[in-house]
Amino acid sequence: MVEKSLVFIKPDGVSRGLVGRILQRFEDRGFTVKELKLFSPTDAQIDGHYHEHVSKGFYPDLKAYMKSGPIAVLVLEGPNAISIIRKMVGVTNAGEADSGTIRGDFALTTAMNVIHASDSVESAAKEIANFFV
Ligand code: FUP
Repeated sequence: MVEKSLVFIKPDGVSRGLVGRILQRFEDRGFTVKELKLFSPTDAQIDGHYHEHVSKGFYPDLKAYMKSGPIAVLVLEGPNAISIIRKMVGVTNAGEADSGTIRGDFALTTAMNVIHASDSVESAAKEIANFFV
């Protein structure tokens, strides 16, 4: 089934110059880039995106991280995009992510895990609407 996923490269990934290499992986795998923009998300967009986490203890640090510079936001499309992209991204704790995954190759911690990818078709639709109005 053809699916869309909302992916973003977090501010440290942009400032470290990783956008090209990360995007290359998705293009090499065969995904189509449907949307692409570099921008600084608003407080409302960050809170909306992380609505499940806003009351958690780590949220202030997560929000500060998300506001530390622009992010590169993508909509990628392809067969089984949600599960394939999540496998390419690796587990949330980058310290435990397998080598060969994006987090396993480019990040060290949960708090700065360099990339987001949607975890379901339903959340992708909401996340795309949040970032591409
Ligand atoms: P993921 O879907 O892999 O991005 O993971 P989650 O939705 O569980 O978490 C969203 C973001 O919150 C993660 F990218 C990193 C951050 N987070 C923390 O900083 N500390 C935690 O204990 C859990 C998540």
